[in-house]
Amino acid sequence: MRLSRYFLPVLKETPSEAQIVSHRLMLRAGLIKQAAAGIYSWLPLGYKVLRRIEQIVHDEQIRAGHIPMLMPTLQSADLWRESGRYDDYGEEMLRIKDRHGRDMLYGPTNEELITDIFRAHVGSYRDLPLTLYHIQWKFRDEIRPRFGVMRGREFLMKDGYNFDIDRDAALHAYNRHLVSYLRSYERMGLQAIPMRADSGPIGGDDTHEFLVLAETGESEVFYDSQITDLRFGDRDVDYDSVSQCQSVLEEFTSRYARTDETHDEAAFHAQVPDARRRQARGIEVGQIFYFGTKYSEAMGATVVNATGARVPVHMGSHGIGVSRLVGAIIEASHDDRGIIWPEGVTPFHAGIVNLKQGDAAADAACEALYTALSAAGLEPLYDDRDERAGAKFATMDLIGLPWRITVGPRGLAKGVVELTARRTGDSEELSPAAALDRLAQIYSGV
Ligand code: 5CA
Repeated sequence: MRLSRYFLPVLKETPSEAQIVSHRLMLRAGLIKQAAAGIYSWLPLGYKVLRRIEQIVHDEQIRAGHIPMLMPTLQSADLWRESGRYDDYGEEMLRIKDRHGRDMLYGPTNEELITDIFRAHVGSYRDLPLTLYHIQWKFRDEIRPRFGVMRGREFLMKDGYNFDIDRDAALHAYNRHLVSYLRSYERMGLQAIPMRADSGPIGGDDTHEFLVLAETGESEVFYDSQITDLRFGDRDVDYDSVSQCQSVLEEFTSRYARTDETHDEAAFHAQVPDARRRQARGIEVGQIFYFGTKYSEAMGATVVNATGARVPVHMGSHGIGVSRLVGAIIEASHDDRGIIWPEGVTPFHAGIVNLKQGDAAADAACEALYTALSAAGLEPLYDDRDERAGAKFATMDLIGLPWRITVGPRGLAKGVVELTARRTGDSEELSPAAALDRLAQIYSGV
């Protein structure tokens, strides 16, 4: 993409309505624009990041054997009356009447709708296990939407639902989700720690939230500092293996890590030595639940088991806050000049800054790099505007592309361009071909 033809409405002023750094940077870097309280338009650059996050989520869900689909945003109230949640959900549910006076709602989550699909089409244990998921907009009429996309009213969520014959099989699905989530967050450049949590309106006994540690997080968390040393890495887990998934769960959840809802001060002191006890704040970027037969019993979602008896299926649901993640990643990765995107989610792989637009050699070298990067499967953002170098650098720093190639007549006379890492600021002079090789190598590992 050439910046002169793109739509990147960066703001010079720091918006006064934004209280936390990710919200400020998302507005300043032209990622989002507020449409109404807690509701945002995703401008082109923000939309690209959102799509990158979605793609990682899809890849990792499919790798785990889960099946993508798409359910609507609007739902009929009747299904929610069956589960009993139409009255229970309260003010957070946006209730709508259609022209015929029928009660509808903008879905805050999809347990009822998916259970209805399941009961219409699945009747035998032979069709299990089954995990279906979608990535769809949700609406929760939060009393105090704030912090931009972090606590929105309309937000994008991946929600997945497992259907299993019994508790053990459903717990394997729970563990499988935990593994796939660890892998997903790491690909986004994040450390998200599973913590024992409370299940709230979703229900059930077993639940973990995934938290990214950040001072601006809304959750208070208590944990054993050893947990921050754990990395999932590139290990190869067989998602069908009960023991492999179980052992990852044990590794990542055996140390004390809880949100304030389940925190137990006495247990914290008994289990964790003084030097390792931490109290901090975190951003909840996902949650997994096992709730057994809560919805299947209420809604008659049964299957015939191996002995011929009809039994309610065991279920769980599993959510990732896709739009919230954009804010969470920025909270975890920025400096005073702007965003620093991890390679896994960056909207463009590299920026090209032409120091002397209109100089024949500089223009030609930038064009050649642009073509070569694109041919290598990388997406460059070429700042081809007739602007001062300082302004171009400031824009690149603000929007946070992890790599910048700077091209100018002086370097070209020596046959080099400059490759700069956004995170460290370290620069290296390289031939254009070597810079291209370096970037191809960096991104091949992402
Ligand atoms: N049905 C279950 C799992 S599919 C469910 O709704 N879980 S949840 O309530 O925990 O939401 C899943 C994730 O969505 C949360 O972990 C959080 O990251 C994100 N989320 C929840 N509320 C909001 C909100 N108001 N704004 C942005 N993201 C949100």
